[in-house]
Amino acid sequence: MTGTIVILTGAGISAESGLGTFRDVDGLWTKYDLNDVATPEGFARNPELVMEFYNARRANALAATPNAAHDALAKLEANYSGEVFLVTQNVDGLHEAAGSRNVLHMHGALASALCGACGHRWPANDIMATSDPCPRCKAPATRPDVVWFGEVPYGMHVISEALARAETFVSIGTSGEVYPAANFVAEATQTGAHTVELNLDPSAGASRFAETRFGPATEVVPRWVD
Ligand code: BJW
Repeated sequence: MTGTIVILTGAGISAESGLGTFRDVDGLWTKYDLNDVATPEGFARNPELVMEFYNARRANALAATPNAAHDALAKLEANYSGEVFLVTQNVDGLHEAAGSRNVLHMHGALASALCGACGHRWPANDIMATSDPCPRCKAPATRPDVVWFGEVPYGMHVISEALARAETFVSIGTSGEVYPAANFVAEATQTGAHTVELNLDPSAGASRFAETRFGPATEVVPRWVD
């Protein structure tokens, strides 16, 4: 095989690295109201709460290590003779830590800060406060560089182009509840790609995949790669 493989990952791939998912039984959205911590309106209402939420998640992500599923995808990219394009909804850096290089963070990254005034981005691995001045425009308008509900995900044009040339589309550890990622399977199907879902349980869109394999990511992903 030499064609393009587009891989979409979600929180489930990092679950066995100890990072919580959003919508599972003990997921983040059972402890926090997403309207408070994952919308621009929530940030405007209570920036301290939102910063606290992301500072804690950044510390957890920095302490986490990649698991066998992240490792298998890095190995696939290193050994495959065609293109492997990894689109992740995850804001942790575990794909890069495992060695994946061709990674697009469509929902942003915990290790990056964004200036709400001028749009400048900069690496930020420490605790962040809204009052931190932007290195470029000096405005005290720092926010996490993540994509909240109502905002446009990063790299949509690049992702659509990749889906259009994909021979294989694989979705891993995502519930299929959040758009536009939930629609990638339809886009890939339309252009003739073979579509595969690897997940613990069937996602909301499981019936739209040509092939499905269910189980923990650390088992099903290495098995699919081999
Ligand atoms: C395991 C496992 C193990 C567990 N092994 N698996 C109708 C149509 C289209 C759009 C909309 C619509 N209605 C509303 C919208 C808009 C909205 C939306 O989708 N709302 C839905 C709730 C309905 N979407 C947006 O606002 C997006 N923007 C947008 O649409 O802009 C318009 C536009 C788009 C394109 C072009 C032009 C304009 C933005 C969405 C932003 C989402 N942001 C978050 C927060 C990011 C920062 C952060 O991390 O805090 O992204 S919310 C959260 O959900 C996070 C995730 O990336 C995202 C997806 O979650 P994920 O990864 O799927 O996790 P879970 O918990 O849901 O699922 C885990 C899965 O893993 C489960 O299936 C488990 O079974 C599995 N699992 N353990 C394998 N060990």
